Amino acid sequence: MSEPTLTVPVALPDPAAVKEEMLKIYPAKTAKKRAKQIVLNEPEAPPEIGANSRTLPGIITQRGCTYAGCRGVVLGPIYDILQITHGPVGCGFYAWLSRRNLVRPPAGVTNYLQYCMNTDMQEDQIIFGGEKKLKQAIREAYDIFKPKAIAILATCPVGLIGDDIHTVAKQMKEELGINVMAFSCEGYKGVSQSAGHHIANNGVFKNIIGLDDKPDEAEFNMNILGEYNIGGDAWEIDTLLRKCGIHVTSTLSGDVSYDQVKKAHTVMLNGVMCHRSINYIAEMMEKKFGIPWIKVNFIGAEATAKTLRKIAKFFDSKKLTDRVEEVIAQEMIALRPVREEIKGRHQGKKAALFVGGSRAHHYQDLFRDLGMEIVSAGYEFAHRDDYEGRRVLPTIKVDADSRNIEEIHVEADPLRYKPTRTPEQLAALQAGGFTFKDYDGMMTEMKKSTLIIDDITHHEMEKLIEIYKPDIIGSGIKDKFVIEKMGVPCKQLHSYDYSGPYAAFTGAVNFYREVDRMLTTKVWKFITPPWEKAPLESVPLCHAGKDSAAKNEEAKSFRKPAAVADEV
Ligand code: CFM
Repeated sequence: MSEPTLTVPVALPDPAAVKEEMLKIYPAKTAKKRAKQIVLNEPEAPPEIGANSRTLPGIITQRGCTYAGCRGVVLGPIYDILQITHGPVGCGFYAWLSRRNLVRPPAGVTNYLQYCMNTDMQEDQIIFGGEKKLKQAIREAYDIFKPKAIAILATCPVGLIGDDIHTVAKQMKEELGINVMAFSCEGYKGVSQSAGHHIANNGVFKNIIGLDDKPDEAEFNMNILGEYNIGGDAWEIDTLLRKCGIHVTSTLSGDVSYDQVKKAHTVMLNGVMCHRSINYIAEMMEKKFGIPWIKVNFIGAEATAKTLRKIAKFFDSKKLTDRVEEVIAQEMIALRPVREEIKGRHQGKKAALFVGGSRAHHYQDLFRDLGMEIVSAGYEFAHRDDYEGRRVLPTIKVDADSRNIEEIHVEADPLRYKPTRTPEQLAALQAGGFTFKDYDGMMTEMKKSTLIIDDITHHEMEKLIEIYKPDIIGSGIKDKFVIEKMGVPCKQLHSYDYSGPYAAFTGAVNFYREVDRMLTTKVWKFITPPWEKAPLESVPLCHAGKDSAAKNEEAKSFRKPAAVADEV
């Protein structure tokens, strides 16, 4: 097997040289933009990263669209809101059950996630308008299902032709006497799905939260925001909190009903799991209802224990604090031997993570639990605050793309603004080092000079694998097979493929075992990574003017290099 020919030494790659190697293939303009999105970490004072900007056409990245962020991520998992995609059937189908946000509705409640409702927009509607068809669809859906609430989700053509879905929603609300809401989440509205999160946050806050003032009866009552029950994660968190004596009123949005969301404002505390997708609701609930929020993380054993202690500290009850310590101790008895055994096999191995807007950070804790090192990480669509911490919020430039998304003006509710802690209690907590709204971002917890790569391209991923040779990569379905064809196991960290849950202590054990299986299987040895194969002959750029026999000959010549053919 031949050694890879690299300009950067493999053993101890210099991150600055790796960055240069990644950029050198690009045209000058592309390289200039990508250079801002690839930075060398400084944990003490994270450098500015060019996040939440448009992906350049022609490079392949993992992002989704604004409609996906609204329909698929934040609103989608509320299982008894009947959701109608207004637009082409492809968009509707794309957002239907492709994300494993599991639900277990009580008997007798319809779970609309099983259905794919769509107006099937055709040329006729593009030319003459689709509002009539949308109204028909709403009436038809209502007649069949009699839902409590209906949401209309806009796709790109809806915005382009100017269908007024908000007026349609208003008229249908009057006609049917149920809550009908419209979301202008056209796919092109923002640079990624992140814009769709914001639009969904606004809609859920304006149209649902606050409709029911009756709180659940519980001594310690909170919401988990930004937890979507992928592979059953929210169930693990809920079970763990219940063991401690903490009641979750509403998980936004994982295995949650419309009625649970209506009373989300009646809790004492909001715990924010995924800061990227839901910080807007946390902020708006604080302003309007006086509910404080803290950042929580139930991914990783150490992170989970830290989060439980933080929640207990907030509620300031000896009984709860003791119970939390008891639960942590119990859970660790079961977890520790598994972790230690697996850690013994994989300590010091290298992982890289490129996921969404929060998991590339959270899952670092699980790999660290196993003594593994994170050699590089990045988000697909997060903003600077998710990388550098919320302290940079005032310095983030609001560009034309962000201005597209409505910022709702929120004021304290004259009747319902009830801070759940007195100013004295808050001051005492803060004096003891307790911080609210305290997301420090990914970079502060990563080693100096680690490569942080925003919206990573396939080319950069290939270079990263060639040079760093990570033992495992956490990423998504769009690049999973590219990575695995290079002989590197890829843990799918969005839907987890078929596995999970990975949250809380029980989930952490599942994760350790899964990583152990992936790292110890011999299957990777049967794959020859591209850099160890004989170089392919250069692909002709243009077939123009050649007859088909010549084209076929040419195609054969670059498809089948002799050295590779022998190995197969
Ligand atoms: Fe939040 Fe998510 Fe994520 Fe996200 Fe997502 Fe997701 Fe994700 Mo896929 S809400 S930002 S838009 S934690 S679907 S459950 S895994 S990219 S890192």
